[in-house]
Amino acid sequence: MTSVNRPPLGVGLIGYAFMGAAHSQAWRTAPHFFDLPLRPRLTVLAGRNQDAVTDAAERLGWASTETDWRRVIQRDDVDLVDVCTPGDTHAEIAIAALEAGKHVLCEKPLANTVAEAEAMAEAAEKAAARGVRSMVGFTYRRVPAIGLARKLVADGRLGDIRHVRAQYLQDWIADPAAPMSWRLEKDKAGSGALGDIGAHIVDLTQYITGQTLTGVSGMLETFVKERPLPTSSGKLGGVGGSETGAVTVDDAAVFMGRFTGGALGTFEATRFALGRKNGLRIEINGSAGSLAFDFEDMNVLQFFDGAEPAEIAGFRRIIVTEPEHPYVGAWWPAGHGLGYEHGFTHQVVDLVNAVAAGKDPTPSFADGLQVQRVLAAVERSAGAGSAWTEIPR
Ligand code: SOE
Repeated sequence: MTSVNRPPLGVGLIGYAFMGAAHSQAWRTAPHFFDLPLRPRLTVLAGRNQDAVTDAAERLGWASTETDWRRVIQRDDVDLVDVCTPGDTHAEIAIAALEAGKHVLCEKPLANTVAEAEAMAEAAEKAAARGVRSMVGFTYRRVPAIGLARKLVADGRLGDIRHVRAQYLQDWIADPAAPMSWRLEKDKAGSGALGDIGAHIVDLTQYITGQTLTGVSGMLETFVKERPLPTSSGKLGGVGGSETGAVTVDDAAVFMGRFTGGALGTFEATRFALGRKNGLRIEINGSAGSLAFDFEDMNVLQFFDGAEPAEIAGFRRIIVTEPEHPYVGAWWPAGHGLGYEHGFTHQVVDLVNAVAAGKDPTPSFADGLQVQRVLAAVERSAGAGSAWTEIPR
């Protein structure tokens, strides 16, 4: 295929902070490494402050800017809207974009409430009937080792799943002097560690096992209730001043749950695991084998094959960098390793391929809604003394 045969796909990105930068990198890089059927164009970047958005557009490679997201979805040169704003604006932007006939990629968690997520899933279903596609950005699904984990489960190498153990451990606000940010405000983020990083392990464990959670019992805690207001902000944290503001979300979430296939799950999401930077860990034990993953060693998947003779059985450390592994063949020679950003690139690849093929990509807004229902059930349970709480289907 020559480049003239690839129709353009005009992309409008809303938001240019940490996630906006990660998505920009993905839109820029995907067509250079993967043979995409459409040619993504970094058409327009939107943000409220003209100087800041102009500066970001230059740095991140966007051709033009808007200071009102509504202008982005009105533009004829935009085919797809990528929503990288805090959760409080996801529903309004995504629904308006879908109604305007634009495909949508929306950052996780899908929304701040189940009601918003329901409205988004409904809008996505209506749009899909008109050929307009939508996807929620649970990017860790696109880590090659996670793809391999899912394949091993689907191939029956783990047998019946008994235990699902998942942790998402960070420490970027373990210091009480770490300043406030939108991720610590309920109005903007919906919830704290629960929705920001707990949502990832809910999605990933359901994705790998092919099962969904049926009920949960949870605890939430806010260890530091007051923090300095920021005088400047960086990618995640920032610099605090002398004035303080109230933290209105959970710092940590711990919950257990049951899966449709009978497996027992334990989950922990915290930003107070001192020394753990992006410790997204999953261990699954089945009747025939086990697997373990830790994002801090993201090119590796550990697999224990229960069929091996006892004297040589043991966890095998699979370096997931062979061309046979998901996505890897498009990158570097075997063994040369991938990083955080590559999941975002793979997300773009899968989305563009689905749009070109006229297929609905996954995870869908309906999948995002289901995760939202799990998060809401954990909150309800925590508010009721950890009472067992069913997850509505
Ligand atoms: C902050 O906790 C954060 O940036 C999350 O918002 C992302 O989803 C995760 O990928 C890394 O950590």
